[in-house]
Amino acid sequence: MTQRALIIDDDNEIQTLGQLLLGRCGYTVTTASGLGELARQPALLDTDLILLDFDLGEFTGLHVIEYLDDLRLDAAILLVSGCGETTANEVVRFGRTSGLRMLGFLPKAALATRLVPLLRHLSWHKPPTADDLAAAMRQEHLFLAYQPQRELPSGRIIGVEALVRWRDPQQGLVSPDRFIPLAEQSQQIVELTWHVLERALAQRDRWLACGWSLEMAVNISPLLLKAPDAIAKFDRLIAPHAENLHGVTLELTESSGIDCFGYARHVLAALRERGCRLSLDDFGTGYSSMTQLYRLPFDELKLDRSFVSRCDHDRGARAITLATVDLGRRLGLEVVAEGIETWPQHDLLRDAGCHRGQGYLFARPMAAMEFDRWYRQQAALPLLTA
Ligand code: G
Ligand code: G
Ligand code: MN
Repeated sequence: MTQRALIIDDDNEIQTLGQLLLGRCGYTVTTASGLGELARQPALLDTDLILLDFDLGEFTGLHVIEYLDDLRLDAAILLVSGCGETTANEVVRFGRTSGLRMLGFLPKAALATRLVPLLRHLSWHKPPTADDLAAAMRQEHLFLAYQPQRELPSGRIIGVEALVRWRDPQQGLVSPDRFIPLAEQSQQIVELTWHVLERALAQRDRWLACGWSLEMAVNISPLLLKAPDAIAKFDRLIAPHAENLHGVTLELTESSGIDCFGYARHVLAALRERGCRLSLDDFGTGYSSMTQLYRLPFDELKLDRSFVSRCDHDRGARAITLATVDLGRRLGLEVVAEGIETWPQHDLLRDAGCHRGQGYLFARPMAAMEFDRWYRQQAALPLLTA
């Protein structure tokens, strides 16, 4: 499949040069001169790669990044600008914190010499296909990373979230942002979820056998609820672990909407009857989260990191964070904050009554062996405090 690229720049010379260079690498190229054009024609953003300028007349690259973040865009973004390195690094960091796939920064003056070699070296150059993903599952190229969850009032580590990773022998790590949407489009998400759940439950048993009583959260896509044999398959999978299901949380991600609440409620209630907790993930973004919260049987609400990561310096994010913690408590749900990166964020959430937190402040997601080392160290250390 041909790759598509979009150049966002109001400088005609850069547009022309970029088109030439990208064309040489096999891209189909479109151009836009700034935020207004993107807002009027969002279809332009249906692309694999974006070259983004910082100075865009009335608007800047930061405005564009905010827009791309709101759209949860999956394209790779390369900042190509004449702005200084400090500004460029800020823009790249801002994009990454928001969860965008920022490739980095290329000064405009270096475009002619460095763009083509850069593109040739980047591993994302060939996007994975459904066949690649099927082979990766078969060949055990997927593995799980575990991100600790901390009980905020006590500071204890009480569990982990399992996050799938794909290490390809040729391409290196393939980001979940690239293959989860692929899996959802190709319906492979159902098989992938069973694959992950089976391995996460086995890992939890290994920890329990060491005397580590850690809760385990696993992500499930709403598409799984529609699989024809979902409950029977779930029963087969949990049979070896049936005694230990308390402390297993299924996080329903909002990547796609739920169209039949009656049926979804039936399946979720069956999973819950088996002893699992249910969590509504990425709360506050995506599809009709209030309706989902109201109509489906959740135990936990997981506040999206786009609010958490700004709640210490942005009034709006703070208001939404505090109101969501309050909402969760009023509904009798546990509230988890994801994406805690600073102590002020931690303190605000803890003082608001948020039950648990997860984020780079405590630890990044880690493969099992690394997690084991980290957890042993934690147990040997006095509790981290603010
Ligand atoms: O670390 P992080 O980049 O892992 O994850 C990116 C996104 O991919 C997250 O929003 C997360 O919900 C999703 N994700 C990670 N692992 C899984 C999984 O096992 N199943 C599903 N459905 N989504 C996952
Ligand atoms: O499924 P969910 O959206 O909850 O997945 C959590 C996602 O958030 C994963 O992609 C994980 O790597 C990411 N993540 C976890 N903690 C942090 C954090 O502190 N900052 C940022 N930017 N991302 C985080
Ligand atoms: Mn999650």
